[in-house]
Amino acid sequence: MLLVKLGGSVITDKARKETPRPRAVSRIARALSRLKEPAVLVHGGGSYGHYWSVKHDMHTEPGFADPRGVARVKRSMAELDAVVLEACERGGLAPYCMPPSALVAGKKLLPARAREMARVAESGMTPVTYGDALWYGGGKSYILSGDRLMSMLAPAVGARLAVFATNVDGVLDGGGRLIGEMAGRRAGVSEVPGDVTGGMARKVSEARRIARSGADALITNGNAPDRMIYAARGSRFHGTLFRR
Ligand code: IP8
Repeated sequence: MLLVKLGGSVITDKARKETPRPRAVSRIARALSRLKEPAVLVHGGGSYGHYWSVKHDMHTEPGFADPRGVARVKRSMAELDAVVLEACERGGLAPYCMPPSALVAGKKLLPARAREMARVAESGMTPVTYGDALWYGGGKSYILSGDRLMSMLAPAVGARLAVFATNVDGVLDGGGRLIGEMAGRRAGVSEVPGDVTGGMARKVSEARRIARSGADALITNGNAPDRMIYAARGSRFHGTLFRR
């Protein structure tokens, strides 16, 4: 089982509000359809969900957000998801939309739904879920990132390899060189290089969480989908690998 995160910087133009890159999604879908291994897809928010969550001051910590802001984030993500689903079909997959609100209650993954997700993937369809604004309880809501969903789903769907498709080759060191492998299972947070910031720092910590839970994780360039094929076949890992 493969678990693949389509990063917001790959599937949208982050500099332009609500601008999708459907061809980039289709190229990844085509690569995955060649692999013939069950896969679950997660996608990020890019210039859809992030644009609106910044505008409405919503964060990953649960809080009392403006209900209209929650609604706007959710609608933008549903719109982006529709673009992703269509692009997946064009790339030869049969995507099966599973919105995160049907998979997560509060901050907990619902195990029965995750098992169902795995069965759907094994049947030849490709479950697709995404980062979103979610109801937390007691009137609070929060932003669940697709990266966090990756580490929640990896053990639950029985993933052997989790791939984070980003718009860079992987984690870079201070001199801009690609770090081919980072400590996975036994790593401490202090081992994250100092130049890793923002989105990449979160990917590193979720990739490590995935390695600790028993799957390999790879941060790679989603604009070169062949790298995903080589990684899935175990022939070459071009990116930053976190071994289980
Ligand atoms: O792009 C966040 O998902 P991410 C989605 O994976 C929203 O961090 C709604 C901002």
